[in-house]
Amino acid sequence: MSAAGPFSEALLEALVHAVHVVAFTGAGISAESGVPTFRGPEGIWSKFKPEELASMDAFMRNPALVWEWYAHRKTIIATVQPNPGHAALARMESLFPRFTLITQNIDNLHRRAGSTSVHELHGNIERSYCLDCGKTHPNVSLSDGVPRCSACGGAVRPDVVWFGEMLPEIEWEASASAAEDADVFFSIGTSAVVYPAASLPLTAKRCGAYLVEVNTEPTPLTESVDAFLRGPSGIILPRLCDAVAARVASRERAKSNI
Ligand code: BJW
Ligand code: ZN
Repeated sequence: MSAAGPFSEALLEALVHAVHVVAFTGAGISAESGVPTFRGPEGIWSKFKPEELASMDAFMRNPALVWEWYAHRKTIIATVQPNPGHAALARMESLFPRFTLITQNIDNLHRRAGSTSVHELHGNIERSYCLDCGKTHPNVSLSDGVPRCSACGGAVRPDVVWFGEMLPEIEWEASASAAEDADVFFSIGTSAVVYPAASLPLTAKRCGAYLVEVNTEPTPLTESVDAFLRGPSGIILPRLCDAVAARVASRERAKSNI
């Protein structure tokens, strides 16, 4: 282990000099809370292909099955708590001059951990809307198969982004700008295979950011990163925050002694 502990000098120096730090998260950040990931042996989709559930075609074919899947996930999310990885990202808001959090997750756990600004690229499981009139439905009753719109009787769907659908424009534009502007960009707990979200770390790198990946396994992104921190985000991120805070404090002490 070096003087910087488990983290390289290059990473810690990049972080203490960074003006804008950006974190981009996927299902892995919530895995330690007990929310299943999508891919891999333990993923939700080891039993279902993504297109069988997360697409408009799937919803039109069998809306009750798709709602059953979302109802199941809503129940899990309602019973779990944010983990130390979410808490570390909330802490990063005060650790760096500028911090942007971008998530592919729909589970609200970043907000529940105290993050005040979150760009949600794939929607939010708490919201739904009517396919016929567009009315938003914050709370849907899932007791009888497919929820119906109280205004027009149309079928209501979750306000999430399915395959073949555009990402919300404002969230996407803000995320792409943050990636272009980042001094350090973290890709955390994502398999980095779903586009266009997966292009953000590569955009950041192309625009000069120091690119860091936190994941229990290598991904297609790993060969492009400056630092690959292998392990659970709930362990790595709090340690990294402590290491950055300690380094900032020691630099300030050194300055005040001059
Ligand atoms: C840990 C850990 C721990 C575990 N600590 N790590 C360009 C190229 C190729 C294809 C396309 C392209 N552009 C568009 C496409 C098509 C498609 C796509 O990307 N397909 C690829 C899969 C091939 N993209 C789209 O369709 C997107 N729309 C679009 O492009 O619009 C333009 C368009 C319009 C019309 C026609 C064509 C294009 C929309 C994508 C929407 C994705 N939606 C979902 C569902 C959201 C709602 C819901 O949650 O139900 O989003 S799919 C699912 O995947 C979900 C996730 O947000 C997303 C990413 O998954 P994520 O988060 O990476 O999870 P996992 O499970 O894959 O990975 C978990 C990781 O954590 C693993 O690496 C573990 O190792 C790690 N881990 N424990 C740290 N403790
Ligand atoms: Zn309606």
